[in-house]
Amino acid sequence: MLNCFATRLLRLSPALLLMPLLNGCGSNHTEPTPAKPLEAASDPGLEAARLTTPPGMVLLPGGSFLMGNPKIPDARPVHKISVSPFYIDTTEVTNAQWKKFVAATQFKSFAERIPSPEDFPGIAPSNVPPEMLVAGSVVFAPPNHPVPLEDHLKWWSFVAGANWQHPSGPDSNIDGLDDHPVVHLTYDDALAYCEWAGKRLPTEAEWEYASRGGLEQQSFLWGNEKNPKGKRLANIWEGAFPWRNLEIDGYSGSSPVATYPANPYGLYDMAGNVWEWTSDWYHHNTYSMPDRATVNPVGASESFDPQEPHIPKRVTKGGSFLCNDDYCIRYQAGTRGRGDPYTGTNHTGFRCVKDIPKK
Ligand SMILES: [Ca+2]
Ligand SMILES: [Ca+2]
Repeated sequence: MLNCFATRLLRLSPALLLMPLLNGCGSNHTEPTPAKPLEAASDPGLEAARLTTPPGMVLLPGGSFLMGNPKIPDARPVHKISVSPFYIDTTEVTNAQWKKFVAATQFKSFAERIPSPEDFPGIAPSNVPPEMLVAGSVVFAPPNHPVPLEDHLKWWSFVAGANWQHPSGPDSNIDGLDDHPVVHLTYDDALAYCEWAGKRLPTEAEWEYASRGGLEQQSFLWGNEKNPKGKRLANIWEGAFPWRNLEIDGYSGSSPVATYPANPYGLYDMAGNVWEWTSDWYHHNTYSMPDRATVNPVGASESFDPQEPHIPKRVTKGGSFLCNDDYCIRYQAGTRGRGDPYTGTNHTGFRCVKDIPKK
């Protein structure tokens, strides 16, 4: 069942808010604690789980960490959270992996389906404009000159025919991009893949715990220096957003997964490349809610984004190849994004997690 309420709004006015304006860079925090990836477990059950880790995943041992970012209004206060052990994909799901899923299931992603007038709750079917009844997705289409950063419609467009196989529109393709992250998928699309694979989407807490790799409250996932020894450690945007990308990190768009170094837990692209869906509803006050769980939190019971209160959203994490210090610093550690679950874009993907089988 298509829930096109948000898509309806998008098609009328692409209200994305996937790149919120946030200025300011990281400052120093506490010294990192040594990372402790699970190389062996004293617990016999956990050790058995480690020895049967599914291909392409790692077993994270679980534990406590400081979640959040004191500089980001919706990511504070920083608070202690504990998560249980779980498996997580080492990379974003790739085009090659998605192709296998489609071959096995003939799954049609949201962007590949033509909506019907009945798919637009709140509008009488006879009043749905024909231009809304097209399959497509939202594509980054930058201008070639500076534009005010307040108006994201200057660089986002709904493109008929854009989908995971045609990331920039019907004339584009993914030839040679098998190892790039699959994009243009909605939350439900991502969920369908994970369930087919016997997995699930991560909670926001699991994702952040995994992203930090055992480092405590660092500005970046790799430490407090953005480019240590001049090295680029994530695929983000470098240059004047959104019109001039200097590609110092080698890519203006997505990069093959695992192009940049893994974090201490062996996970790639937890900062940048593409945003990643999590299972939590987005609420701007999640972290300060009195009933916020401190063990395995699953997020707010309902969504609220004060900038678009009429659109329920899911939390996204990690930022993308469009993040930069002038406009969106949400590739940095402990930050949060949010997305309309029924809107795919060419800079949002996902990875899955898996529970440890119970004995
Ligand atoms: Ca880049
Ligand atoms: Ca990513």
